[in-house]
Amino acid sequence: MEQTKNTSKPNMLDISEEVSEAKEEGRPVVALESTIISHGMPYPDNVVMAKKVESIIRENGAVPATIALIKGRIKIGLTGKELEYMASSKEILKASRRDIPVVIAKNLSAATTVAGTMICAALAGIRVFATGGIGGVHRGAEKTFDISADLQELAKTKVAVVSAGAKSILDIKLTMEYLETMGVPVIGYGTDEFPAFYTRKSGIPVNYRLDTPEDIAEVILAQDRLGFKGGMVIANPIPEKYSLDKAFIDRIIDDALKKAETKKITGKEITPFLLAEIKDMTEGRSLEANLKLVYNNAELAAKTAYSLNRKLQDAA
Ligand code: PSU
Ligand code: MN
Repeated sequence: MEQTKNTSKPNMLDISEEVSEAKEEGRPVVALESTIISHGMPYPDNVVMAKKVESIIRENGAVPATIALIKGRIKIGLTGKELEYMASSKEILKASRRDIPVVIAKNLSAATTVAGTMICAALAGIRVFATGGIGGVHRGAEKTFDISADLQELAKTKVAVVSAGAKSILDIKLTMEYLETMGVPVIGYGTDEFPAFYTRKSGIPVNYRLDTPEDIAEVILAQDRLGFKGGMVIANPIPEKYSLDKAFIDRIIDDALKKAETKKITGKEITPFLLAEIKDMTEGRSLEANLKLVYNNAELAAKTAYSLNRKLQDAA
């Protein structure tokens, strides 16, 4: 395998057979994160989701590579058993950039966040990644300094991330400002507004709107040709028929945020806490919307990876 030839990166990657074959044959691959599995959704909905996302990617002409850290190894592509482990074990940590060296050195297991997954995808030479929502600048960050490491990673690691925007548990306006400062392109897919995860609109405009996977692939290609280091946010709104009522979800998010404050939940615990609270308070409706938007993102990411692959082969 190509990665193992690089002596500065000793063989820490376990690439599944499906993924390594795809890479050898020059077929498109889409990375998937595991924090959404281990800390974003309850068991067993999370396993069902993880498997369905993989099949959607295959149906759309690409190969899925779910990424996680298992017992000190970087896994690129998980077996059914490994997915089950990530979905159900209580010993799974949450790994962003700062956590990875410790998890590897101590042979621990961790789900990778958007930042963590981008790092591992880049190590494996995977250019496109599908998830639900990215982390961002939290509300009240001027006091707490809570800004997800996802945003820094988007500035320095060359992976395009397809998401349904960011939840309004975050400060979406500040998240967009931060991305601008860090030089991260934000593309609205078929929209002029940055989507707010459960809803299609946030009131915050995106810089650029593109309407086809081919156009997105062209931008990724231009970024490569320019030799730019960073990634990209592709913001794909939840399909209209699955989106939640804005007033309804805003009220629930406010209540969840108040509860987190009362319970003094902070740091890496806050996102999983809020997700679980919101799910309970919406009686599962948020989970249903979450599933649908992830499937929608998987489809767009697969089509984009497919198109990018074509363009790269045509250029070669
Ligand atoms: N948003 C979601 N579901 C998730 C996450 C975000 O709707 O599961 C996860 C992603 O893995 C993201 C991480 O990278 O939370 C951000 O966490 P933090 O704010 O601690 O960086
Ligand atoms: Mn945080």
